[in-house]
Amino acid sequence: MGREAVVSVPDIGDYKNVEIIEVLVKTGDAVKADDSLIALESDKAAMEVPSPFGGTVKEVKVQLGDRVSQGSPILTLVVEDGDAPTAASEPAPAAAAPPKPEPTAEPPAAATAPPSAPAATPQPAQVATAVAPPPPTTTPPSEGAPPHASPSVRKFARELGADLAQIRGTGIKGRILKEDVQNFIKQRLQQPERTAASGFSLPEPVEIDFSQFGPVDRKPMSRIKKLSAANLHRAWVGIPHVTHQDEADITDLEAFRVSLKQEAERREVKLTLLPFIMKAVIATLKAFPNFNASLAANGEELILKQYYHLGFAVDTPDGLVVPVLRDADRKSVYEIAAELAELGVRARNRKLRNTDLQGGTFTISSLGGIGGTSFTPIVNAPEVSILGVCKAQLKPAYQGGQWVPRLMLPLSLSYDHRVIDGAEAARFAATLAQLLSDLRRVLL
Ligand code: CAO
Repeated sequence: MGREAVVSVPDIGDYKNVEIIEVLVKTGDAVKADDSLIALESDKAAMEVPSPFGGTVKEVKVQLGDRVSQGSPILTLVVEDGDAPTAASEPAPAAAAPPKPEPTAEPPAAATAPPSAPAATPQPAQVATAVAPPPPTTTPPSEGAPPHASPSVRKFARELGADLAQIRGTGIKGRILKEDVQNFIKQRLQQPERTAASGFSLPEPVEIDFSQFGPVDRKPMSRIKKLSAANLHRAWVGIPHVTHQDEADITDLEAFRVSLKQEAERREVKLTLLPFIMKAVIATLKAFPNFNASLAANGEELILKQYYHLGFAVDTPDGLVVPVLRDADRKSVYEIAAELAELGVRARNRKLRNTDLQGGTFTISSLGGIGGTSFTPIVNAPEVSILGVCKAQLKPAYQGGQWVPRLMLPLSLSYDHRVIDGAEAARFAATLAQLLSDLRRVLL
């Protein structure tokens, strides 16, 4: 029978409250001494914390985004008698080999696509506009989640301009090794003509010294923004986008929502428009299954999903994230409202779990609480469509021989034109508008 030992953050020098950027193990994993458990990143350095001894992970006590210092518990290991130097629940001493911080002028996830590697065959991103979490260990890099690699390999890749997201790791649990980066670069050098012929090459951005024109400040991009940037860019370049504009008369729906305010207060739920929009979207997706789908990697099949997990864009101080409300079709408007609020709060407090960001089938980006009349949301690949919503406005409508004020909701539906035709998108938007103008039709 094994004993339990708590593994804590060892001596990491002067670093305190360092952010966890990767949790590399999960409950049930067998780890060997010196296997990396978590990766940390401060403003100045990135480092991995190795396990001081081998065992089986019983409980992981940290999650992505947590901040830790020396002595913070990381996990509980069940170790074979004689293997661990500590007694049960007693904090483990510093790991035998304390992590060696490596200076990071730029955090690891920021490896940029090399100019010689244009998006000829863009990989689908699993959560295009969200903070893509570390992938499950079986997820190949082509699914868009950030790849596992040690800080030294990340640094090496950065120096060579190699995009880790495009490299398949051959190390343990798919980790990317230095050799993988070398092989990737070799391959790219051997294929310049094919790449140029099948794709397109963007001109390299020109580095401009703006201080020559006036005073400037430099502000680092947040990690969330950098991850979103890569995914948004990939989706923008790789997907032929079209945005269809429409509007829905939500006069009656808004009156209904307002009439429910007291009931909602009793249930301690803030009932905004979004849960109703979600209900109408699900009914529309059921009528137009191509919108609740992904294009297969071979480009020859559409994968139609039988579940309705709706992503919704949340504006946070650190940037845009897209949590996913799972099985929205099986939830009531009140349940959706409560879950939206809960996910929104966790998104803003950086407490989302990996699973909260994965598996979306269709995304809604609502700017309705802010304003605007229309915009062109970027499809959240590997989804094929996204609905943008702007602020509802009172507009005059000619009805029954007279002008009457109606509350009109602007809808901006972007779609992947490889998958969806313009007429289909127009029908989708018209159906959605019809359902929003008379939500009773959702029941039909
Ligand atoms: N028209 C008019 N009013 C609207 C509206 C619309 N389309 N949508 C929301 N409102 C109202 C709400 O009803 C609420 O009014 P009350 O306070 O009087 O009840 C107010 O605006 C604020 O709503 P909210 O934004 O707090 O809540 P929500 O459920 O509508 O949206 C969330 C939640 C998380 C989507 C939103 O807070 C958010 O972060 N939006 C930004 C998304 C974003 O950044 N998208 C861009 C992505 S591309 O870069």
